[in-house]
Amino acid sequence: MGGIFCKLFRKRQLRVLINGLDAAGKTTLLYQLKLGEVVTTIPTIGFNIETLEHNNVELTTWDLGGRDKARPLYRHYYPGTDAIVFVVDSNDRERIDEIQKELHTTIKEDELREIIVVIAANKQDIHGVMTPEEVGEKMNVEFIRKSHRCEVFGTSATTGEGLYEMLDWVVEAVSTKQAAKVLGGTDKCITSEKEEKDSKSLYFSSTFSYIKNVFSKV
Ligand SMILES: Nc1nc2c(ncn2[C@@H]2O[C@H](COP(=O)(O)OP(=O)(O)OP(=O)(O)O)[C@@H](O)[C@H]2O)c(=O)[nH]1
Ligand SMILES: [Mg+2]
Repeated sequence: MGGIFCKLFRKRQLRVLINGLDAAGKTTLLYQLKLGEVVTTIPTIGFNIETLEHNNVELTTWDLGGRDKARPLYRHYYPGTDAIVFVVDSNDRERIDEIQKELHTTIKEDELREIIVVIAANKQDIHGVMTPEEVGEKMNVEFIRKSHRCEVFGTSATTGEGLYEMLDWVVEAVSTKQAAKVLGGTDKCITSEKEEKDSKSLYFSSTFSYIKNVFSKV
């Protein structure tokens, strides 16, 4: 009993990759979430790692440089990833096929076959850009959904539009998946009694929707 309780109520830590082509808005999006403001960016070489707290869940986010020559090495960071946020510049019609290929290739990676996929149709604050529905279509979301849980969100990393809605969904989707694993007995959890008690109280604030998800799956 203690075992399953601790697994369901412990403080969760999610690992999220923010990926996409160069200049899509990945770094801007990360710091808008982290600081609530627009930072001046330069093209990212390597990656930025930040920890975000959202709905009592700690998210470790990796913002991967889109033009970095070391991109092929990123796969070393894939193991243990819960979700990938693929940021698309909705104003970049010319490269939409390239973006689509990049996303489909990425999620075929062995270590990413179980991850939650989020597409951020970014730069929605610019007039006349592709709508989130259009971006979803171009990215062939229906096909992705055959193998992954996937959702598209219209976002603006500069105004903040859509970002928290997207984060809510990521946390819920990963929580549901983790809960299913716990109930299926494939998740391991070793905690002390005190840690268990702390994590229970920490989670009571956000637990209702979590429980709802758990039981809607069984
Ligand atoms: N209008 C608008 N501009 C944005 C938005 N998001 C990012 N930008 C701008 O797009 C440019 C590139 O943003 P970055 O966040 O540096 O892009 P990136 O995806 O991190 O790029 P790399 O590090 O090269 O992979 C910057 O000038 C941002 O201000 C958005 O939602 N709306
Ligand atoms: Mg960047």
